[in-house]
Amino acid sequence: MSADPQRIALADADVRYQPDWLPEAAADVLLRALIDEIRWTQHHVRIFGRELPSPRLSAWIGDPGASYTYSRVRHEPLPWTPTLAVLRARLRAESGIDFNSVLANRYRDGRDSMGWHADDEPELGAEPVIASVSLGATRQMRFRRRRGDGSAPVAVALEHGSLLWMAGRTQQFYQHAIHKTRTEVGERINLTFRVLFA
Ligand SMILES: O=C(O)CCC(=O)C(=O)O
Repeated sequence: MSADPQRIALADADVRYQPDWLPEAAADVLLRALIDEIRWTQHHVRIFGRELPSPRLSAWIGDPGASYTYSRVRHEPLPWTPTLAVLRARLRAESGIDFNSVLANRYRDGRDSMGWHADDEPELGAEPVIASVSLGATRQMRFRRRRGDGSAPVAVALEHGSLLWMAGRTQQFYQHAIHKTRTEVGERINLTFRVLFA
């Protein structure tokens, strides 16, 4: 049984971190299974009218109809894989939340990254609850206030088998990012389970 989540000190936000949500051996198995099961694609992002390849591999997975627009591109959901379905069922059993979709991101090495953004698309509702499962190499997730108050970003190291909850007004007040790193790091998968409203 994993310990209670630790609350991350971010004013006006609700971010909780559970480092040992999965035992290491189980996390190892899930990482290998998800690398094989998911249909990984290099999506494109639209920046200043140009389409650029995103610096990671991704997949949008969900219930039928759970289409999602992010980085100004609409994505139709791929079906749940067996491993993702098991993780969704565990999250439902523990939180009571019926996640209907998940964004899977695969960082092949330290050159892969995710830029500053908030998960604040209208279809996620005003105060989305997002459950973020990390597998593989530890990477730092940084949080910064959207309307800068001069405070330094806060970094949370997301470890193999960990679970991070973002809830309440986190997306209204903060952006988050995974920066590139020059440190030698292996592969990492992150899964952000979401509830998409029609
Ligand atoms: O890889 C991560 O931990 C972050 C993923 C993320 O920011 C997102 O899916 O919105």
